[in-house]
Amino acid sequence: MLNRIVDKVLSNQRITEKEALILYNQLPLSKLVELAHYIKTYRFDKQVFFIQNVHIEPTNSCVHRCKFCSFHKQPGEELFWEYSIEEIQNFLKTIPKTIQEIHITGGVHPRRDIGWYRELLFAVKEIHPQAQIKAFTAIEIHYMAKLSSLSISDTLTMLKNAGLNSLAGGGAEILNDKIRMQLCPEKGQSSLWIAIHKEAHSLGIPSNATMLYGHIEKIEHRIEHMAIIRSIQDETHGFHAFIPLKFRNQNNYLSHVNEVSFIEDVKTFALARIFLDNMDHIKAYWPMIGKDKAAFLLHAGADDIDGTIYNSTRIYSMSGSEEQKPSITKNELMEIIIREKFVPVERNIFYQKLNN
Ligand code: V47
Repeated sequence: MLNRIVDKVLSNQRITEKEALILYNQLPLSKLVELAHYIKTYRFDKQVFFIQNVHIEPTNSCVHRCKFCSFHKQPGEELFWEYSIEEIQNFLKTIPKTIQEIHITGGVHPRRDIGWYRELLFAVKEIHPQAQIKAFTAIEIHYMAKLSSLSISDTLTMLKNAGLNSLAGGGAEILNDKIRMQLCPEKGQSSLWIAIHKEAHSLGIPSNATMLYGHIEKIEHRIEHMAIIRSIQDETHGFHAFIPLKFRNQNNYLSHVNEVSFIEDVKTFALARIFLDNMDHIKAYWPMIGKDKAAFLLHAGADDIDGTIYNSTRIYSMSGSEEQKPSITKNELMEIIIREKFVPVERNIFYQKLNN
């Protein structure tokens, strides 16, 4: 049975959810990793993608109370922030003009509507006209639309016209409603995240898909989540990358849940590469898992390590990541990739290679 599934993978045939579970549970770790690496190498040879990018997290005020979140704070609390557009512009002026991506996500602010976010997009573009903007999770889009009494389609179109190039992949968590009810009950059902990404794709706005794993879900839920992503991708071809995000357990309501082992991380990434046969890029997002582990995951199916960051995201440092001040130069990123015997390829938001 096991050999038959491995043969299927090697001959480019799609595996089922059941077969994925068998691979995860029964294939020796080294073989699982080898299989994922084989597929990654077949697609990209030794190339590993990276980008010069910066995050903007406009606020950590949030209308939701997700159990895994260490980021959200209330006005008056220590570590609360709510940046103005001017403050964001001043910060962006300190960032080199070589950046290609501005990644904007934050808490779901109770009062900031589409007008504020459009102004933000224009302001960001004014400082970095060379960069593309990957912004907002489906959850932020949903609330923005509601607050502004607009349809999702009109909201996305207005944001696109203001400079939005791609949607961020967050908010997906685990696309299973029973798990969502326990994990993030106010965030809406899976169908909401799915509908917003499909709508974005139909409007010519690509996106990413994340998966928050290693909390209360089982491996079956991870596979179910990936099956949903795979079927959306079959329909729209709108996803650029899949990003497994390991749950970090500090300073949140799930701090009693132990983080999963690195072996489990490796198996999860490898399975993602094997199962998601229609997804080009699997990203090992280093601010969440740490540079060294991200480097190892390049041998287990990942082909992208994200970017320079400039110490501009706090989601993971606040939840206990080893990267407390996530920042890395382009040269250091390239050195990591070369040390692992891969070839660094600088990309833009659309995974076009940059010549330099
Ligand atoms: O949806 C929150 C995750 C996501 C924790 O599109 C946590 O390239 C682990 O959208 N432990 C938001 N994860 C971040 C996001 C993102 C990140 C990286 C790349 C991209 C991309 C998008 O952060 C949330 C949630 O799944 N998150 N808290 C935590 N304690």
